[in-house]
Order: sequence, then structure tokens, then C-alpha cells
Amino acid sequence: MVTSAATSPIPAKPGPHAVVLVTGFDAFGGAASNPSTLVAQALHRRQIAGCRVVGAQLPTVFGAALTCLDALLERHQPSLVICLGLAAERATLQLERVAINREDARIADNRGAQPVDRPVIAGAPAAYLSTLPIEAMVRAMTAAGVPTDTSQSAGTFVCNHVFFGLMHRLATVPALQTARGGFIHLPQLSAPGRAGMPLAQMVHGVRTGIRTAIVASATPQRSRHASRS
Ligand code: PCA
Repeated sequence: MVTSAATSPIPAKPGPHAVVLVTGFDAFGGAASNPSTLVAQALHRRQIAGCRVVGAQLPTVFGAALTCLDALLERHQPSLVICLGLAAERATLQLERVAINREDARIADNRGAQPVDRPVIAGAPAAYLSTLPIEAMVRAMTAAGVPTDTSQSAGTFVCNHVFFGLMHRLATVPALQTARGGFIHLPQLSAPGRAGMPLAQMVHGVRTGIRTAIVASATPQRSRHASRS
């Protein structure tokens, strides 16, 4: 069963008390840095469409990442949560549609854990859909000059673990049931002789996506493809 949490608009009127939580991850798999935490840092304390951004870093560690996310959710009671992670093989920003209740690690996490074919949360639904207005965000981010796509798989490593844990909490914790959330994978940072995207472009794309998510109605989005059919 795929479960989608309520698709109401952002509940709190945009204002100084409405919080947008943006998380990134620390470096993993031998890489020197992770652009997701750099984007979260760059947006920390910014105001976007009347909401205050709280940027934070999660550890790339099964379990500990969700413990850290829980503390942030409890402390900030955000109206909107966007978790970011690196998917180095991708060329664009990618809004993930679905979090699955499964983890299966190709490499060890930052504490050496490498789970094989186990649920993120035993007894929870098989999957959750993002509650972000994905189509509107992709349109706005692309129009802002930041190559952006949708993705139908967040993988089975720590990013999916956090995405699934987030969506389960938004669906089941009463205080969070009107909040919306989702996950965006980022390409690697560009560097001399290496393909990728500059940090400023990623920050601009994520900021544009957040603004769109705040102001967009959550009524069903017209498909990007509708005008072609
Ligand atoms: N990317 C990994 C985990 C941390 C990150 O930034 C992933 O895609 O699962």
C-alpha cells in the first residue's frame, strides 16, 4: 500500500513563526564533502516567502539520522520539511516521489552498518508519497535556470531511510500532520575537470523550490505533460 499524508496547503500563515526545516548529510563513502549540507547551511536563517529556514546536518548513519531528525522536528515544529542528499551519479536536482520501507546498503554507513533487505520501520506501510507539490516545484526550479527532474526512487541507503522516516512521522505524529515534506537529491558539486553543478545554482534551485512549496496550493497539480497531449 502506498500511503500519502494529507495534502493540505501549508497550514501556518507564512510569518516569522512558520519554520521550514532543511536538512543535509555529512560526507560519506570516502568523499571529502557533501553538497547537501552546504546547501542547508547556505539557507539557514534565511526568510523565504515569510517563513524562517532552519538548516541542519544529519549524520549518514542508519538510525542516528532519524534520531537527529526527531529532535529537530520536536524542537522546531516545522510547517515544511525538505531533506537533501547527494546522488553523485545524477546530473540534475531530483525531487523524489516515493519513499519505500526497505533498506539495503551497497556501502557501509558512517558507522560501518550495512543493512541488507530490512524494513526502515517494521509494521509501517510499504511506501509513502512525497507531499511536496512536486510538479509545481520542478516547473519553477527549471524556469529559474536550475535543471530539475522528478525521480521515482530515492534508493535504499540512508537518504531513503530518512525520507521514509520523515514521511511516517508526518503521517502519524498528530502535531505534524498538517506539515508537508519530501526529499531532493542533488548532483555532485562541479569542480575543474569534473561534471556537476555549482553550489550557488543548487542553493538557488532549492530556495526556489521552497518558495513554490510555501505558496502553491496543494490541490492536484496540472501535469507538466498535459499541454502536450
Ligand atoms: N546521500 C546518500 C546518503 C547521504 C547522502 O547525501 C543516499 O543517497 O542515500
